[in-house]
Amino acid sequence: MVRSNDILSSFEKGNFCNMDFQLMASMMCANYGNLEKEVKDLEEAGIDSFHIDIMDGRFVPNFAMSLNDMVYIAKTAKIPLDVHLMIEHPNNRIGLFLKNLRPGDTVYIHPEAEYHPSTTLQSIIDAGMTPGIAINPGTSVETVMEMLRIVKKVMVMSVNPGNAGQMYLPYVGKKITRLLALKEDMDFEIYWDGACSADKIREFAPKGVRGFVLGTTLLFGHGKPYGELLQNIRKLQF
Ligand code: S6P
Ligand code: MG
Repeated sequence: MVRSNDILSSFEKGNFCNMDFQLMASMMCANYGNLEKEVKDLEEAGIDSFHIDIMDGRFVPNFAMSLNDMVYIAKTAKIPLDVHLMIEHPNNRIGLFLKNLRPGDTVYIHPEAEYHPSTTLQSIIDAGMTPGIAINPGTSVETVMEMLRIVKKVMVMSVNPGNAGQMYLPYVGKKITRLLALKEDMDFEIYWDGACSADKIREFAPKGVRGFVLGTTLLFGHGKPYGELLQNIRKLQF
């Protein structure tokens, strides 16, 4: 388990700067005893979007969130949703998700999970949402190259998908470097999902990674107000 306490140490030297990156709350880590309060508290704390991990128990070995959880958060939230579909053959069910989302929301599919992922991505575009792909640690840039021309967002999984609280897989760093070299020409932004620590934000935000999904490593289960935790991240020293 990665549990980073390195935020505070980053404040020791001063010289903070405001770098422009987005922070997303991984809602599978939220307190379901009071989901409405979680949504409101995170919005007040300044989170940029809600990251919704939909799992089917087949593409990944877990059931985290489902359609009804997404619908509830979509109705309650004022800020955009960032829906991460970890389901087999998303093309069969994509309409169920799209009809409950709004323009400005993002839907990520896993290309590994669909025979014709570009068809599913076109459905997302036609519905007025932002199309994205999430790529597993073991998936190469080469196998998703043509989709990089279609999508606006590429979310790099730095852990195997399915669970929060996992170890960062260091070999993923090289893939991010390759994607950073392609993003301007192919017109997409890069996002980070999994074991996101302050060290990773400090290293990769200046290189051009546009946003980071925050789970147990930096946001949930720390016993501190979300506002304080997010402020600490936004003031990181680069
Ligand atoms: C994993 C999922 C992620 C995690 C999040 C957890 O399958 O897609 O969105 O919920 O990354 O973060 P952490 O800090 O607990 O690893
Ligand atoms: Mg996710």
